[in-house]
Amino acid sequence: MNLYALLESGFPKDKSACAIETHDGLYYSWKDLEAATAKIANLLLALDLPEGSRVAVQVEKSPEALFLYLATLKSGLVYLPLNTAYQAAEMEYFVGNAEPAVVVCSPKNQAWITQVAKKSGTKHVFTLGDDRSGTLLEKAGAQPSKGKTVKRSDSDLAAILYTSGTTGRSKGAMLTHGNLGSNAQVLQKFWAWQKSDVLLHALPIFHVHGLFVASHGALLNGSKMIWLPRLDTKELIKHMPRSTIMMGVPTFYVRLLLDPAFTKKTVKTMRLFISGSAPLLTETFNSFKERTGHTILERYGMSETAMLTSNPYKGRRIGGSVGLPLPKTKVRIVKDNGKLCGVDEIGNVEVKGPNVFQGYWRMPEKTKEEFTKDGWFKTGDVGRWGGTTSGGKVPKEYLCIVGRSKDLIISGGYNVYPKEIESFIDDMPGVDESAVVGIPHPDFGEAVLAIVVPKSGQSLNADAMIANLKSKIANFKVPKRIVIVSELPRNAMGKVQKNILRQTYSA
Ligand code: MCA
Ligand code: AMP
Repeated sequence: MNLYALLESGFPKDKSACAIETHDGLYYSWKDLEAATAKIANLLLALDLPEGSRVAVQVEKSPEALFLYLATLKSGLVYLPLNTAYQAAEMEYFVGNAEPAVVVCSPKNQAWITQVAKKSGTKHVFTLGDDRSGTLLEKAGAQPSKGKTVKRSDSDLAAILYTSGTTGRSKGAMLTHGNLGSNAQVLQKFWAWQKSDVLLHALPIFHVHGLFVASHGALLNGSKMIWLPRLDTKELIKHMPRSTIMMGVPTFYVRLLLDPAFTKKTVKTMRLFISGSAPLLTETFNSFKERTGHTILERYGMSETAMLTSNPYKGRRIGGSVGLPLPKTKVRIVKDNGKLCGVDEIGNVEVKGPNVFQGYWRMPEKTKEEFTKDGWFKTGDVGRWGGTTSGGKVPKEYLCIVGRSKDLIISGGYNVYPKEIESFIDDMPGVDESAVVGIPHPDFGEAVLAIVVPKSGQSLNADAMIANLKSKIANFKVPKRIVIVSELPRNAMGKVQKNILRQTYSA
């Protein structure tokens, strides 16, 4: 079933009700949402694109950006969201790799993105600003406000989400209408969405968390969203007394707790706080409970799989655990020798289910590597059933993520692959070699740190290197600090000992 049709089945009967209210006081009814979606879908359909064509989108968050996503689903095309922080080199890779038929960008980026799009043979470039400006809405304005939803089956591709690669370049995770639809339905029940719910939405909409988990939840349930362009704790505190659900990365909760204006009174209408995308510190979990009386519900997922496990809505929510496998999703923990782990034994987390993606875009070999012979997807996360967290004993059905076998840093909910940053640093003049590690950070959970060795007889300027990186890669990937050293610690095999670097610089 086309995912748009599934979501639409949850829209309320009263189309004049508010679907989205923005931070600056705009109201979009369900009728507005449906009409705008149909107009954009009709524009896309009028382009007469071959089945499976990609629509790549790098635009600021706005209700219209959400309508563009819904319109892409409705017209049966494949949505490819891109982080607004990506710069020219990154965009060139994504657009070159995905070869989208349509690119939609912010009006301010039109000139350079048009160049990037042309290089990959993209014929249609539209612009969309967060103030309803741009050619997309101008052109869609002339289209009818009703139209058919193109038939799609569960196995048809709905979206491609690029996730950074551990060794090479980013991989596009191919998600189908069925993958996303089944996950949305499972979460609607598991988190007990209610008709009266209002979702406070402050996440970016170019990742699974903000676009799928949060938006799908509200759409499928016919619930209003209060739509904030980004995390701003003052705005969250202002709108929370009219909301019932909020989803955020751990930084949301850390920042709310830092604001003395965030009190029990702020949360009086709230039913559920959900955290994910990165580990929530037990300290944050406990402080939040103490301040508000609410127990944060932590869940765990990936771009390749959407949501996998969650603490229960009713029942015990445990700090330091990501909860129980969701209905229909199977989770197992295996040792390096392939044997299943017992309770409290640490091993690799592998998963199966209708939510698991179809493979990496145009990377059959990589896809094969990431699945076991019997069809389990290797998450790259390391976990255990049960055991003990700082919050106490964990029942054996609950999963705890204790680390990652993949060399990955998660900073404020964004993934950064050290290899990618190291290759940019190693290309700089005067650099002999570098190592990039994640170290604990009070706001972002982990921060990117680079340790760099200059070429013999050369000197390096860390500030100039950071400025150089800021001009080339997305700002969240840029190391918060660069330390210059004369050599990197290595083991007997000559491998850089990142654990020693992490220990040395963590403080
Ligand atoms: C911004 N900066 C960051 C980050 N964000 N640095 C490291 N990590 C970050 N995440 C930098 C900027 O480059 C800038 O640096 C400075 O911090 C302030 O930028 P600003 O834009 O003001 O930051 P912010 O608006 O306060 O954003 C922080 C944030 C944001 C709210 C934590 O990063 C965010 O919304 N993260 C959510 C990501 C997310 O949705 N992930 C879900 C992925 P300078 O001053 O030097 O320029 S989906 C997923 O992971 C799976 C499926 C799952 O389970 O959900
Ligand atoms: P992404 O590739 O951006 O989808 O990031 C997925 C990764 O985020 C997972 O493989 C985990 O390493 C991490 N992750 C997501 N949610 C949690 C969580 N609640 N606790 C710990 N790690 C998480």
